[in-house]
Amino acid sequence: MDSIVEAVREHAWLQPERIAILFEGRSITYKQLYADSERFAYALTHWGLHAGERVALFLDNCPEFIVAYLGTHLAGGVVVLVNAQYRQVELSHIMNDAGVRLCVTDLAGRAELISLAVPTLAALVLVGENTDAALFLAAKNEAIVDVAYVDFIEDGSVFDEDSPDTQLELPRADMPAVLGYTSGTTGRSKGALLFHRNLVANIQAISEAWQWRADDHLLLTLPLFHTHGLMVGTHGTLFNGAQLTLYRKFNAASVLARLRAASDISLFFGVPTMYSRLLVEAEQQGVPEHLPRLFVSGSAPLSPQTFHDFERLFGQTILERYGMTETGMNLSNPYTGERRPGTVGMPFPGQEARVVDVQTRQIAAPGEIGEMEVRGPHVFEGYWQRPEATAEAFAPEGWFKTGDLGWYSEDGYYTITGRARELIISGGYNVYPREVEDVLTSHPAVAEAAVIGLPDADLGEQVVAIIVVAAGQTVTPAALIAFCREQLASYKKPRQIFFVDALPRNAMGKVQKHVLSAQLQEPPVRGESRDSGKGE
Ligand code: MCA
Ligand code: AMP
Repeated sequence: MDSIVEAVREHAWLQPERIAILFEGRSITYKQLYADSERFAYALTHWGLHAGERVALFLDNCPEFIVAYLGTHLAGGVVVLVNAQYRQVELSHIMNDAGVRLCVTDLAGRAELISLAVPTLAALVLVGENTDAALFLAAKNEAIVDVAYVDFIEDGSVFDEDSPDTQLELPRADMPAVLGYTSGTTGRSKGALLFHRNLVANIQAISEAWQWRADDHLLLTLPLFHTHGLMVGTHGTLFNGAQLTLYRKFNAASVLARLRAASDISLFFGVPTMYSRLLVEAEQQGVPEHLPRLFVSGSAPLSPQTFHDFERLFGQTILERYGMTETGMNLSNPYTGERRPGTVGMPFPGQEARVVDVQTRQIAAPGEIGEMEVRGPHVFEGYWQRPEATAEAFAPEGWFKTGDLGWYSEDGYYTITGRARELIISGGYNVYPREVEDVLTSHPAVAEAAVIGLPDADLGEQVVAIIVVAAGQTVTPAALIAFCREQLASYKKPRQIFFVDALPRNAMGKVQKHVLSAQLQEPPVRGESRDSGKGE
């Protein structure tokens, strides 16, 4: 099997009437899923998409997302994943960096995109209600001039007229499949380029480790535009010919209600914030009688407290695993065997991990903290058009430097202890301080800004900004928060703003964020007041 879409085609042959996706009252069989994907691929090819060209998906969860994903692969295109909350700053960077030629989005996405200068972007495909629309097309090499409304599952008419005059070929394992944007260790966000073979190798390993079967049914409330929801949840389902109940978004009460309604859900994947919210909800509502056979947590550290509370209330241990956009899943607690709280287990089958000393790069002994490195067929090919960043990211012999710090025990369990790079993980979403600082310092009233993560009971970490106001200016926390919210995805906005006269700096002039972090976590000394605001 060379690609996920090939697996879907096989299931469409072998079990055409098997339901692949359930979404808001709609059910889509494997046969229909493949036929729709094929129709989308024909339309792309007919329109003029060439192999290797980039198609961005800028959409919230819906079945059309999956159809467009598979269809792009079938047309030989490369999918660019875009968080649906991204605003002008992030969108402009990703669309231009990836040289996106066509973007599948909705009306809200169109409103964000239409004013951006993206010379390569020639067409938008709109997923939405309005199907009496014009043609699926736009002028090439010009600003976006035309837009098609496509509801390709409910009404495939736009594509039907494009009769299959081109022969579609399944993607080969060595063709590029996905660009996932991530900041890696430093700098502006970079596109991690994954080939079909990386995706297949990883999902094979995951399926083996978690015993994913055709009769499994995943309740997926994670967004499809990130690795966790797409390359674990969706790939696993489609690869194994299993079933997916897809929610537009997570809500703890709805998840418990769904589990209570029927006993068919066998898998649930989430970020730690989802588990702590499920716990709060279940304390009030009670725990459903039938539970999935497997609960998996990842994308951020699951606290041992949440692990134990969940075990006490739900009677099940959450399986914690560790992954990255560049690699997919790397390490996992065992399906059978001890799931050890606070650890991320051991490498998936066919994959390797090690810890190296940060300075000497020598392999660390058990118990010694160093940088985690991973290797295997799942590891990405490199950063899109950034040979230097790619070279820096790899140690000799194909070891990928994750930028995460950790150690391993004598009996082979790995523990992540921190990050070598500056990264805040809030509710499972990554926030790079530099990006928020750049927006803050572009405000006329801000002279300097430092952004850090502080512990947060719900989100794990929350984004906080420390600001030096420009001479002669005044500004409120609310105004700065609103300013960030306008330009960036809303989850990146600072939740609190602190005003200071000067930022602490070391002899080299570098801002000492650990000092700020320590100061803000200390209880204020009596008589001292910190100038802060939540701005809400
Ligand atoms: C939403 N908001 C947040 C977050 N999510 N603020 C901080 N951190 C967040 N994570 C803000 C919104 O911007 C909005 O602000 C307000 O909260 C309400 O938005 P809503 O959408 O209703 O939020 P929610 O439903 O409470 O969302 C919380 C969530 C969500 C369900 C935990 O963040 C989520 O789905 N997280 C999962 C992310 C994920 O898939 N990560 C995997 C990445 P305002 O009102 O101002 O607009 S892949 C990865 O990390 C690696 C590879 C791996 O190992 O998996
Ligand atoms: P991304 O940049 O979206 O690829 O996020 C990957 C990062 O999420 C990793 O480098 C880790 O810092 C973090 N991460 C993922 N899973 C875990 C986990 N189980 N425990 C701690 N950190 C995690």
